[in-house]
Amino acid sequence: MNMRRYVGKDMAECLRQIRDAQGPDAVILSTRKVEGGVEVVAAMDFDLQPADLAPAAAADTTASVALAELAAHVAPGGARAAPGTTGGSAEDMQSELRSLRRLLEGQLATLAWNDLTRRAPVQAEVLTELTQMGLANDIAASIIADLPARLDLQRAQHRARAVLAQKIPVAADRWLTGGGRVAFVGPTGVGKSTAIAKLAARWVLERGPQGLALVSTDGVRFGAQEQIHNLGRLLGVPAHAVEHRRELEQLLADLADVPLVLIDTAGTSQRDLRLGAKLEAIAGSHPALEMALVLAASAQAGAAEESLARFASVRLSCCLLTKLDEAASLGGVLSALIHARLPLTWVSEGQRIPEDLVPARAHQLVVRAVTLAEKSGASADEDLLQRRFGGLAHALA
Ligand SMILES: Nc1nc2c(ncn2[C@@H]2O[C@H](COP(=O)(O)OP(=O)(O)OP(=O)(O)O)[C@@H](O)[C@H]2O)c(=O)[nH]1
Ligand SMILES: [Mg+2]
Repeated sequence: MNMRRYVGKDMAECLRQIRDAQGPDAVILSTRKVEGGVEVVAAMDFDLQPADLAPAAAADTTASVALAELAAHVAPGGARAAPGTTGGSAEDMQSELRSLRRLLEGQLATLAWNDLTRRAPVQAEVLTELTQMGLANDIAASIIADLPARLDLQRAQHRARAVLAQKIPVAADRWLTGGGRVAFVGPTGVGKSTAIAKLAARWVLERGPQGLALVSTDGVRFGAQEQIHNLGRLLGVPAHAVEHRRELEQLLADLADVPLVLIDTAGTSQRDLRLGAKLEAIAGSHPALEMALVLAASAQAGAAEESLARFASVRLSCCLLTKLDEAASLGGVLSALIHARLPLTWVSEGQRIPEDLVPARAHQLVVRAVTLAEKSGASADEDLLQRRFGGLAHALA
């Protein structure tokens, strides 16, 4: 076993030395306070001999508690069992070592997180707030890493929110000023048809019924074609229902002079195996056709990431966020958009047509995300923070 001893002024410094010398796979065997700092013993190849366990006896930290557990696992009763006598296979040993490793990593993360809360309480507090908002780890971590040192809590919070707002890609007020050809795609029931009705009603209110055409490609859902015709009649705007790619191609060619064409599509189950082919058929029907993904902010955590992955088979130009009024948390969906670098255009926050549709504004979304986190009393428990940000705590040291 490649075992080494490190001495540093604090735990963080020792951890850095270990990472540099032995890499991220090194395992902490023991830690103890020494004059002027901390001593850490770390090892690489996990082939423990009883003698290797000796430093643990003197150690007085959490890691040594973990080590005691390790010793108990390796040799019930204190003596190390010879290979083969435990009755466990090599695979069992591997899995046991993996679980021990997780245990030690957990202990290490606890140490690092506690260290961070002591040395940089403002950063730790802001990190807690970002986590409560439901933001992804990497985004929260990058915001914290860029926070200037020595800010008081209030300024640090403002700064973190401003940085988050900058990260949210926004392309607001799309289509109503410049026109376009846009197909609204997304999972079933997210509010595609309602969003189209709102945009169409706004166009008509602002400019009259000229220059707008409505199209439905939804031949699947009962009443979908009726729906587009009804909307067209209500607004005094031409509405068309098509079912096949050829028909859509022809229709879009015929509508070449119409500044704004809004295309409704059938809601698609995330698990629809033909989803890719359906989307490509729509996307390929006109060279300037935009595909706008509609996502419900009220969907459960992870749904936005999944939708983005499933609908990524075509080039999405932007995203509309609906059901903001029903969302319990916004961090997840905002993280997904930041990761995908997909600009947000419009936000729908209710069923009323056309009132409940506003251009996306990053700062407003951040304020909303903070308010929701406060309202729901979301708590980021210490365990979660330790597991998530133990690693970051090393980096900030
Ligand atoms: N609370 C709330 N409800 C909304 C919002 N947008 C749409 N809805 C409601 O969600 C339901 C589904 O809306 P649709 O517009 O039919 O959804 P869709 O994506 O076209 O559905 P499919 O065509 O079946 O895939 C309707 O009852 C809408 O009134 C919103 O922003 N907030
Ligand atoms: Mg619909």
